[in-house]
Amino acid sequence: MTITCKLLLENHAQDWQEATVHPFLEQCQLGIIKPQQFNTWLMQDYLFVVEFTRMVGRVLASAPPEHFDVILGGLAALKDELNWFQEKATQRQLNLNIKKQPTCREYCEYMQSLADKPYPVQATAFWAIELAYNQGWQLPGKMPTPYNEFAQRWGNTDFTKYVKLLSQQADEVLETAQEDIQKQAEESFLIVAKFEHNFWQMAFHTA
Ligand code: HMH
Repeated sequence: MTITCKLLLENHAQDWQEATVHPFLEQCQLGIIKPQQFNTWLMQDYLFVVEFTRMVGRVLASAPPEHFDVILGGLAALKDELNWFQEKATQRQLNLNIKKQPTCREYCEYMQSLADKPYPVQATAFWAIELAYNQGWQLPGKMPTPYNEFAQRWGNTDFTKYVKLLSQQADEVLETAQEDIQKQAEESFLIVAKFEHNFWQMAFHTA
């Protein structure tokens, strides 16, 4: 039997729920998140996205040429996203020249370690990382200013379509992957789910 993105979500519904439903997001939606907590998330996520961009560059390097369009589209969006993070930080008078918290550092190290994994594993992790933000920012429903801008960035319908394309690319290569590689893809999905949960939690560990 072949694992698919859909089956991963069905078989690990609890882990995925914990990755995508969190008090941080609920408090953004209610407009009661403390600015300092929001800023902690924002700064750590900028540092994450820098490393994530490098990871996607390595995914491209492992991918078959038929997958380049979608991945290059993702990289173009990430370039825009990094500039946008810098604008948000400037508006909020935040210094992005800070240290990573342990969860952010460990997540970034994990993304680096994916370089040594077969492409189906990388494609699965890539999809899961993007889906976590797509669903996480979408599920709470309409957010008040200033959080609606953040919810829109990852919750918008074009981003949902992009994540769907990532799942199709992952499914396509999982279908012909050996069983131990499918197993590694499943492990990577669960590791991403755990890191995503811990990442939201970091907002509440203010320095
Ligand atoms: C922690 N996961 C984290 N940050 C992000 N920006 C994304 C996923 C999606 O891009």
